[in-house]
Amino acid sequence: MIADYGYTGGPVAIPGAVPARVVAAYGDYYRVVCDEGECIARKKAGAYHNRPDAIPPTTGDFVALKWNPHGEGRIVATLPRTSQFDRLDPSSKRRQAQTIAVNFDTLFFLMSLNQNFSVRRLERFLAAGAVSGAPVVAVLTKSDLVDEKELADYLAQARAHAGDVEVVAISSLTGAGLDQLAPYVQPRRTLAFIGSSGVGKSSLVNALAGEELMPTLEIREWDSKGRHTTTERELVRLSSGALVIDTPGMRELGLWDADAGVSDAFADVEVLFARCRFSDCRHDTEPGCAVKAALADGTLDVARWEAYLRLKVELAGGEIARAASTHRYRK
Ligand SMILES: Nc1nc2c(ncn2[C@@H]2O[C@H](COP(=O)(O)OP(=O)(O)OP(=O)(O)O)[C@@H](O)[C@H]2O)c(=O)[nH]1
Ligand SMILES: [Mg+2]
Ligand SMILES: [Zn+2]
Repeated sequence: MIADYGYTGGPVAIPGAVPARVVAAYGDYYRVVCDEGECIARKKAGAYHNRPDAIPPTTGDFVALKWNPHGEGRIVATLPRTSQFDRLDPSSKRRQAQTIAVNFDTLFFLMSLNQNFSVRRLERFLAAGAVSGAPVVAVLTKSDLVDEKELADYLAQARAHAGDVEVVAISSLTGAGLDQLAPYVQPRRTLAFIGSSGVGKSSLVNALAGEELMPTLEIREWDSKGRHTTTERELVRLSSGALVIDTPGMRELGLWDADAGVSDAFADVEVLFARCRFSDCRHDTEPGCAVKAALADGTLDVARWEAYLRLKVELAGGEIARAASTHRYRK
């Protein structure tokens, strides 16, 4: 059964524990599945408390679970992740990264063919998705809302900004284009859906499932704004055996909807800034610069740093942008 949830490892090394997958997280409580069945579990305090290397589990995580046939299970370890998509939590002053999805085989970024369509949002997302550890597919949703000529035009625009990333157009309403997702919708493979509220993430889950697994809601058509129907991340198993992580839309949380939301898409870059010796480091000639160190040892990709700088130039034209225009970095 745990294999049906995408687990490919062997027995876990912790005595008395079995591999399990987190399908939903509600504060301190987790819904998990394992070979014994499904249960509610909590973290074993000693396994996580005061242990900075122990990463708290989130939806999609594989964990080591002490199954309790009579009640609540105990999560004793988070197993290593194969992929991860993060953003900065803009509500947090300390600019903490928030993990949106983990352990997916393919990351799908959904953008709908109404006012939600934006090549800049697409670019920012693809930049962030590029470091997730899994391939990304861009999905233009609600293709039924545009005519053939408009559709071709949107597709061309998106593809011109998507690089090597596959771009597909679909309609969950009519089923048009869904066959293009068939190669990904495979037993034991995990798909993660992300994008603004109202773009049709949950509708696509339902369309692929052939049943109403997830609630969906009308968007306000006059401004194309979603209503944040999905409020928790959830991993569901389709009857085809594919696994999908549905996530809440990110509009109010900033990210790609805010035009200044580069920080969200570049969490991995901006977390480095906190490690620079000087708090006002311009990542140029300053000693103790964490960005330059990361570029030097390859943990930060030069192309990604340059994409970040380009977006900064485009959006703000600030300090960092000037540094970029006068300085080239080498690995
Ligand atoms: N015309 C049309 N409408 C669609 C399509 N897919 C979804 N919708 C509608 O768009 C609205 C929002 O869909 P949801 O699936 O709830 O969107 P979501 O991305 O899950 O939104 P959040 O859960 O708020 O993040 C609903 O009214 C859907 O019926 C489509 O292919 N065509
Ligand atoms: Mg939803
Ligand atoms: Zn620096």
